[in-house]
Amino acid sequence: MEQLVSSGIVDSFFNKLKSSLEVDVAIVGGGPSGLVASYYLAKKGLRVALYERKNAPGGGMWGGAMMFNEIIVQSIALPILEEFGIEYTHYKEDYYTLDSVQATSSLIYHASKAGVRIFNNTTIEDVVFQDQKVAGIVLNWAPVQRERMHIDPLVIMAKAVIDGTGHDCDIARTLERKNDVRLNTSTGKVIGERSLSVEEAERTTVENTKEIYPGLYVCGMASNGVSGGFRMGPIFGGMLLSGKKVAELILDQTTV
Ligand code: 48F
Repeated sequence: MEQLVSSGIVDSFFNKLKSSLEVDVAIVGGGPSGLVASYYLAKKGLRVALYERKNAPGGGMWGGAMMFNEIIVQSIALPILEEFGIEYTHYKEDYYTLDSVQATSSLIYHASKAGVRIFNNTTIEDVVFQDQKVAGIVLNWAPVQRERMHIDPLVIMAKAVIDGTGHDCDIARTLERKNDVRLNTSTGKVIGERSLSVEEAERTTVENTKEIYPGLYVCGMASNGVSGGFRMGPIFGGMLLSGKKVAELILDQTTV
């Protein structure tokens, strides 16, 4: 019995990992924007894997604002909430409140049910850079990186990579730091996030969602970080819309 339990887990995990060594889209970061992107891509039949450094995907959505576990969404993003079966209550004007725990768990559940392979406790420490294009990601266990253990990673090849790492814009920064590249931003570099300005930030989160280098897309707060947009606090319409937009951009590419 003991051996059966262990071998079941090992066999099943390695099947999942092995069938994900080459994917259509690799998404780094399981925040709201990455989760929404993964869902829309998988729903269209693409092979999608999502990598999250923490034990629980969900990023900055679980905790609401200052641990008050409610978030705000504008009416323009309500169709996405409905697609994910998330309940909302009208507050005032254009703004709706929702329970951040229900919202986050629904995004994760529906992404997984749509066929996204979610790998938690993993960190993406680099990209595969071939022929002036991002062609995959370099994968390790999060504790390996945290403990600064000198252990080589595995490689996952992907036709498109999404940087959904939030405020850090970790993947864009790594690409820029290690390679002599010019990104699709006004300076050609990662510009860095600006201070808080809600309306402006909500708009630019979606505007700045784009392919920033051949093979590398950004969504969510990473989009604003890369292009020098503002932060916005606990309002999430822009994050959800950004996730949907990056999925649509990739689906429009003929190569995927
Ligand atoms: O920050 P995060 O929630 O990303 P997002 O989708 O949403 C931003 C909002 O939560 C909030 C906001 C809206 O008001 O400003 O901050 O842009 O989630 C990013 C996830 O990426 C993981 C990190 O643990 C988090 O869960 N992550 C970051 N770097 C890596 C990573 C990495 N190198 N490898 C794997 N996961």
